[in-house]
Amino acid sequence: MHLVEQTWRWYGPNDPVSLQDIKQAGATGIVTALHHIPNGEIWTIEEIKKRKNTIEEIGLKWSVVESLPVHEHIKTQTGDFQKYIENYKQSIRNLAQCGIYVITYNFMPVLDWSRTNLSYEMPDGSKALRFERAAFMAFDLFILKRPGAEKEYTPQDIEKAKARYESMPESEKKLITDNILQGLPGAEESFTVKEIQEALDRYKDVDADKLRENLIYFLKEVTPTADEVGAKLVIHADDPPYPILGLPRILSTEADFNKLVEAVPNESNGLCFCTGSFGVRADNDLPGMVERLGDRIHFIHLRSTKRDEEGNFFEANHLEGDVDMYNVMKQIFLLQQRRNCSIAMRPDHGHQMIDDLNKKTYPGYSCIGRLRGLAELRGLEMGIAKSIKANKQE
Ligand code: DNO
Repeated sequence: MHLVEQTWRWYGPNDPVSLQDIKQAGATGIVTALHHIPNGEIWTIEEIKKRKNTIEEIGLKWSVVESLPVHEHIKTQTGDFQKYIENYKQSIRNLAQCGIYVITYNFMPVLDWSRTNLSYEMPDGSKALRFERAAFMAFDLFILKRPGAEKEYTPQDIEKAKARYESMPESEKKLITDNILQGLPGAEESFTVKEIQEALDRYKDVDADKLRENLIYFLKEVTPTADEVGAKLVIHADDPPYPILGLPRILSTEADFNKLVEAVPNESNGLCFCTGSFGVRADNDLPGMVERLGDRIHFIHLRSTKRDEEGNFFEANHLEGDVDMYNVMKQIFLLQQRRNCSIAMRPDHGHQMIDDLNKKTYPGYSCIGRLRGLAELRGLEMGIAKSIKANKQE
């Protein structure tokens, strides 16, 4: 019987959650990246080995890379993009040579994941991450003052954003700006208001079709290398899964991923299945996606979100919210038996709670909230595994 490989994201030696903590949480695999290497540069064997040894010394395994970042020039196909693609291939080769075969990336322009509120208080006193649409629109229209933004919103939305902006004390304006521009953990870039406008301008001529074309070009270049060395490249969904700040987003639905596979059928063209990101859209059938896309899924992020009719969402406890975690997990269990292997899964994000409330933690990546998530998820999986086995024996 194959159960998920329980993994945990670790940001490296400066992460306030230590490898020892992770061991006590019961995870066996580490998900990490060489965040100190600038985007676009080669990850050398020496640097990879150094990190790998640190992890192995404590009895854990470096299971997944998250992320090997894709340079902005590759996304826009400008400047030295071909050189960055060659560097990417070399990093894939180097990782495989060190025995690391699952490599996560995303193709979100400019910004990685985005939230407006990093300490949204839940009824039990724990704190969650939240995306508030009116606050985001207020940032876009009245703080950033992005040219042309008003054409992308309805008059009602603009009204709402204006009211929200006018109700904000200066401190909240600053906080929301920082939350959006300063980069959440794992995002490799951060911006000032002026810099973000310059970064957005670089996408003036890149619409969704062009961005997809550039992604397909990138994949046609790098997947043969990954195939050759037995690595899997897994793309992470857009978070949130729709365009923001006028930027195209092209990995928000099942159909989006299918387009990639049609264009680039290479075995290494894979998916990091993130229930939290895909789950923000009610039209994404998560258990069905596991069933249908299963052969391409090599890494799983499990978390849940709760949406409302205004387009806001917050991160719910792992077994609550809109994600049908029972049926997702059941499909994951069946997939692993069908493929005859375990798939790496990490509890994605978690509430800031208990002792962590008094500590400085990485938003979404505090210890205790994820510990709770992992505990719940492994219990759910065990229950499903045993009941399926028992049914078979009857
Ligand atoms: C957020 C993460 C993302 C993810 C990247 C993958 O918590 O899921 O930052 O790591 O988008 O490249």
